[in-house]
Amino acid sequence: MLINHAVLDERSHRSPAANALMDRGYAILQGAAPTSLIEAIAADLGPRYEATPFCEGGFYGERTKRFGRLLIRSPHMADLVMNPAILELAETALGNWCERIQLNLAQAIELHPGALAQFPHRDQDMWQGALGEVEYLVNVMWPLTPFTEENGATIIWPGSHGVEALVEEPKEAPIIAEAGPGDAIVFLGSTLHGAGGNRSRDVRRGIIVSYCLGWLKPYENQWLAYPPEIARAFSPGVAALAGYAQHRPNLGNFEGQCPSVLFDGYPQDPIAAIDALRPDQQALLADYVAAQRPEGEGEPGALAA
Ligand SMILES: O=C(O)CCC(=O)C(=O)O
Repeated sequence: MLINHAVLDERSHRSPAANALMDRGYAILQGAAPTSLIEAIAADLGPRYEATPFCEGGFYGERTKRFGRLLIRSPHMADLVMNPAILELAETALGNWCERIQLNLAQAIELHPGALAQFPHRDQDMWQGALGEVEYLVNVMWPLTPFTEENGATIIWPGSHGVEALVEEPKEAPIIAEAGPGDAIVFLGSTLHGAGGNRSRDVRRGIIVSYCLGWLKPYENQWLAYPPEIARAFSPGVAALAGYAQHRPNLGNFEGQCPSVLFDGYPQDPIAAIDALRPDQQALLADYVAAQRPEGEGEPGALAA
């Protein structure tokens, strides 16, 4: 399902890519990022690919290399992570279930010749929540080299998402997500998928960037991958995706404040816990607090008239 993601579907006010993602569980966006951006990232990651040892275990793959923390490995990664068309898709899929989305991982993958096909899986199985109604994650595979049937392009089972994740066998045959640098292979956390086997003579390189509900434990521990002394250099949008924002109400705080307070160093003196509430909660609370105050008494700390 190749998509021109710039055109809007007038019936649903969703892009065709969003319709495909929600209806079929996946979409391939052609030319979602400039090839120059992908080439720059590929060049930055090259030495790290070389230096990284093969994975261990049948799931990660013994002819496969992986490494994370991509936001520190290439200054161009921030642009990829913040790709507006992708963020819109992630908001569409996840926005009903959270107040904000977060970065789940940014991982480079290299399949070497001889890599076996990966065990077909659903990424949502990382979390033991309700299945079939909630979407937990949106995955984006960005090829750095062409993805072909021969070199192990991602295999995706269309229509295997949502409630279909509860049935034992997928109803439809899988597709091979052949795509090239600049294209984005997007699929839901409930969609069955896996890397193909690499029967070619060349490595297949790609990057997975995934986004999940802002209140979940992400696959890649974002605060360890990007501690405050690193994340302080991120743009506010990237920092927020990497965990430096509270999921209202008050989730993910440091001493009752947004963890971005640490961008100025660890506070030497005690700091105040400050409510971080959604507007609806703020309004409820304001009435509740006001009802308990003696008449004529203003907010604590307000100057008497
Ligand atoms: O490399 C791929 O094509 C898919 C990888 C994947 O799904 C995973 O590692 O969980």
